[in-house]
Amino acid sequence: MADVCRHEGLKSWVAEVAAMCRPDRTHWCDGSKGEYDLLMAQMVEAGAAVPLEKRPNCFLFRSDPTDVARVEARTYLSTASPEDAGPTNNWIDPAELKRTMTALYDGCMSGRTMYVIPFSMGPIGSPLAKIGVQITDSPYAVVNMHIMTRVGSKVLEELGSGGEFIPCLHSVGAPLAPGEADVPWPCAPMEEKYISHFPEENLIWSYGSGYGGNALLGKKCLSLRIASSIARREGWMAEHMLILRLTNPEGRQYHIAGAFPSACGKTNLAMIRPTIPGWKAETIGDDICWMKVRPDGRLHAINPETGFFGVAPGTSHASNPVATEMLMEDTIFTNCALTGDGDVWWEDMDGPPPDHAIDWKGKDWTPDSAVPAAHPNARFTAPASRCPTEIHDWDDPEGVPIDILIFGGRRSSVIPLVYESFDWDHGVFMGASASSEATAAILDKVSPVRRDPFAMQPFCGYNMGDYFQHWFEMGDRLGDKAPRIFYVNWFRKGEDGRWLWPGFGENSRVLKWMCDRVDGKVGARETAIGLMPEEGGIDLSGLSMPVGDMEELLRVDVEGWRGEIPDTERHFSQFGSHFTDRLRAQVAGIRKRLGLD
Ligand code: GTP
Ligand code: SPV
Ligand code: MN
Repeated sequence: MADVCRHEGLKSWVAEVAAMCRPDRTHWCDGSKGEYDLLMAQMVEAGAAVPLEKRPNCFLFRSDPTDVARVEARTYLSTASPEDAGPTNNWIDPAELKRTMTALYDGCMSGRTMYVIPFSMGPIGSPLAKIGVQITDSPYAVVNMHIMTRVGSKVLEELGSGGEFIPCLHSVGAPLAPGEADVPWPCAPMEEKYISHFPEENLIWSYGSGYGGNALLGKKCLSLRIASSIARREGWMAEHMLILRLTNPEGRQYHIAGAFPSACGKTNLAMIRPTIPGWKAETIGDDICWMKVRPDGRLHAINPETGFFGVAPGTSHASNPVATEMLMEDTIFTNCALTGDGDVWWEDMDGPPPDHAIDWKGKDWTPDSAVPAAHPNARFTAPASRCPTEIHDWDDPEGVPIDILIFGGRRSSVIPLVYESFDWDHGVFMGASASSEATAAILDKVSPVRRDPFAMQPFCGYNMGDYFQHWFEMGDRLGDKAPRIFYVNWFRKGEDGRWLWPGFGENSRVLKWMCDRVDGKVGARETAIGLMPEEGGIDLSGLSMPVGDMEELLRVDVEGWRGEIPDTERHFSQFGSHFTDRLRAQVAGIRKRLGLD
């Protein structure tokens, strides 16, 4: 493979990294099945992976108990001026951060193999694609990258001798002394973990963690943090969104992109099986969406990934039958429980829990145990090609034209099931003021409800105030071809703590209302917070719901909303001179509509 590389810049970067990290050997990944199988066999042999008897070509990994999710407190955006990172990112001066990390990288791969992974985010050769090269000492990262991205020689061919690539350096930060035995999941202690981004030179340096977005650098690091900063410069959008195609009974297609924070329902909505007769849904992406204005003047989207790194707990036949089918073969499971007959298990899977299992920490577990068998952020890594609802032309380099944008979050009170923006600017306000309750997808303790603008709080690669402005500017370019904007909350609870909305497949009823709005088939009532379904506007045929629940789900809780405003204003105030007048006008508007002024 090294001889396929004609790119002197890449070769010299690989040589520099090898000199610094001093691995025992270097392996250039070709992305082949043979390579995947060999690495997997080596990890099984080493005790890092367990093959699952019940599922062909599936493997279970258990992470170190301290390395189970993204760590936002150890994630850095390093720009010459702190103002360019903005108040929502952790900032360290680039020279200082590189000094600190260089000291950590010094000899960090000793006793290990250094893998060089050339990968493409987006179809190779697409005008929307970007090439990255990840160097890593984690074979677990390599097999995951095989599933999540397009890896291999074709990428090097596309790169040629002078193409641009985004260097992504990763080490688990656990050098081995001569003769020292490895552990199943090597990683560094928390205070040595750094997930660092240098957007001014399109560079990623990650150290100390082997888990998810900390280690699969094509995902959040490249496709969101670095890509969003490139997108701003180049005039496109890199968003934390699922992409879905919905077809109505008459055959009309709608393309929907939706931004919900981590563990708030993107994968589930992307794989929705509509409960309303005649409607069909197809999956395009479940986490990341790159959008460009194409010559037709519309916003076209691609999913730059090739797999799904999804939350396992809660995935069942009832909630997500599509994923359940997808996960039967060719899947990597991380931090799930292992059953006696060689299958995985997690909380809220179908059927009763097993009498006995090995939990995610490798300990004996029974239904009487006080702890969950699977970690709440246990994940599956599955190839998109295994998804039964994946559209056949999902990797069309042109992307799909977006009709509808959705924002949302997990809120047990106040925020109604659905509302629509009055216009683009109001939609930007809805995205910018989005909020959600904490989930297990991040390790840090965050406040019970946090503002998570556009679900991008942890992923925006520049000053979030400028990001809001970028959204306004995209709207100006799109004009009357702009997608319509909606806000949803599937997570409202009653006073007795139960979900008020059945969710999952039934969410198709809400999507149908959106499509009907786009086509002008249904009206809406104007409220202080936006346009809302009229009585009977949402098709509830065939669904039985407790009396009063729908009224509650679509009620504008004026007192509750008034209570939201100070927190929103506090959140906005941190952007100082980067805050845009157009958002200020939106705040003034909602204050007035809520009778606060
Ligand atoms: P990341 O991969 O972290 O970005 O998460 P995600 O946004 O893709 O979330 P996902 O679809 O994996 O859902 C996270 C959790 O929310 C799971 O436990 C789901 O079962 C649950 N969930 C998803 N959709 C719904 C819904 O409509 N209603 C309810 N009550 N729960 C849901
Ligand atoms: C998320 O947290 O939004 C994820 C998981 O999709 S990770 O890849 O770890 O970021
Ligand atoms: Mn995600």
